[in-house]
Amino acid sequence: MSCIDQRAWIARLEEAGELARVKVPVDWQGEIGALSRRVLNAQGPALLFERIVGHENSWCRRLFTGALGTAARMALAFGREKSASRRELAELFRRAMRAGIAPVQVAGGPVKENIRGADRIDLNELPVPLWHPGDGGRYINTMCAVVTRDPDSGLLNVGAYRGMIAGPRQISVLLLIGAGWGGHFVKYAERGQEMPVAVVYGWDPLLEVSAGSQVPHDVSEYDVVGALRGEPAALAKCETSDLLVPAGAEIVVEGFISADPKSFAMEGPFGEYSGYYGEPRPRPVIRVECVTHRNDPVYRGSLEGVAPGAMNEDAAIYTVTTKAAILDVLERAGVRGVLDARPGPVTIVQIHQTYNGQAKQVAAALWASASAEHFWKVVMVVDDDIDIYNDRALHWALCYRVNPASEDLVVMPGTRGGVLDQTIALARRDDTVLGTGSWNRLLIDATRDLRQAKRDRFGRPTWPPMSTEPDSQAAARVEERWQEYGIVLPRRQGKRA
Ligand SMILES: Cc1cc2nc3c(=O)[nH]c(=O)nc-3n(C[C@H](O)[C@H](O)[C@H](O)COP(=O)(O)O)c2cc1C
Ligand SMILES: [Mn+2]
Repeated sequence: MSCIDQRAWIARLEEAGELARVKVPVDWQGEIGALSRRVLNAQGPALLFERIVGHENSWCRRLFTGALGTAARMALAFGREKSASRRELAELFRRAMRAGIAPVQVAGGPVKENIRGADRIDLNELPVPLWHPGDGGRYINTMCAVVTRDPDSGLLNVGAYRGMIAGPRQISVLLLIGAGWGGHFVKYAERGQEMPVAVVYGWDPLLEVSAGSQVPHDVSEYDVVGALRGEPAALAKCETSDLLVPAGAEIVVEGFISADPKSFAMEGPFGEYSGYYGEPRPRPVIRVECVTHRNDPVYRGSLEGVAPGAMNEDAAIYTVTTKAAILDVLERAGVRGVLDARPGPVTIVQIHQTYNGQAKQVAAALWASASAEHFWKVVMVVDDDIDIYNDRALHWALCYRVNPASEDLVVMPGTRGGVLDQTIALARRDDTVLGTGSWNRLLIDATRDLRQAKRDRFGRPTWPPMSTEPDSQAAARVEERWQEYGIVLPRRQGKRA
């Protein structure tokens, strides 16, 4: 697989007919957000905004967004054909999480073409949109890669975490202690030190994919990117810390985060993945000390708030990487018979049942995982005869394989979970008190109940027959005589697995 930076990625998209250059002046206050939403909802092209009002003469004039918003472009990011299946990409991601390729350090690179000290930094010079009308400010950190180092192990974590411009050199951030960088933050705070942090905007899209996805905490996302690229990531040292960032990145913001509440600033509201706004709270702040960037850099951002039933970049990423994470978590936990998984607002897991309680084991393993914080609130487990990418089949299973007044519906109350779920009272998801949010999770066990199955003479379960399965003789006869009947069937649309 070829290694690319954001410029090569933009060229690749353009060549594939997947990019629109917006050359007319557009307004960062609302217009870019509204336009992005329309294009994402229609599964349209990636967007490169070339003229943003008020930024024509700034050191960063352009914004790139929507690049990962469709299944076809996710496949391109993985260096595959547009038609590559989610299953194939998920398998690549899973292997990369298990067998990473460590990055290499290089002496410099394009990202060092310009080095701005604190006295020459005003984050408002970046063409950051007001993405949603009710946002508390310009959200500079959306589709970015936030780098921190574990002070004990030295491991570099790279995560996608939201952040808002709170001042010329201030980014207030939703820093949760359950996240990769949150664990680091607690360790620095215990030592009475500020945490060094670097935020990367624009490089290989696989870094954005890995940063936003559920990579185990003891694995560096840089290693995952290396394995996906088939070549180590080339990283350069930061100017103000020993953090490492891609030498070919467009823009890197370097700074420090203090644990002193006096340094906190308001963060939010922000239009979130649920479609609702996340609430404003005083949050930790990245105090920016240095910015390095390529000549004429292209800033990268993304529309987070997604309408019910619509796709955005996060959702498209998760169709692949959360599928990988679910299969990985269940395998590590030793759950047997797991065949497939479909992420989404409802997480679907398909199993081949051989023992009682298998669906319960699936939910318990997912909810126990460190990766569960923002994910897997509603889990539905189905048998191997249900096509998990067919919504009618899922609805059928929900109706005909679930007895709502039985153990088929299981609520696990008061679990660790994200802070942005509007169905939970605000006080019950105050991470500043609870360390996390408080989630009530639901398992819908839509598998057949093994305890009611009859057994054959080898002890294997047999299920009530389904009238929809023709007997084999009749099926064979229809197959044999098919041409004779003279019936033409419409060709089935291919579905992505
Ligand atoms: C664009 C984007 C923004 C995100 N913002 C946040 C955030 O503000 N806080 C957070 O804890 N997770 C956020 N997430 C989710 C994390 O990126 C995700 O949970 C990831 O697995 C974190 O990696 P980590 O385990 O290294 O922390 C965001 C994801 C994406 C794609
Ligand atoms: Mn991580």
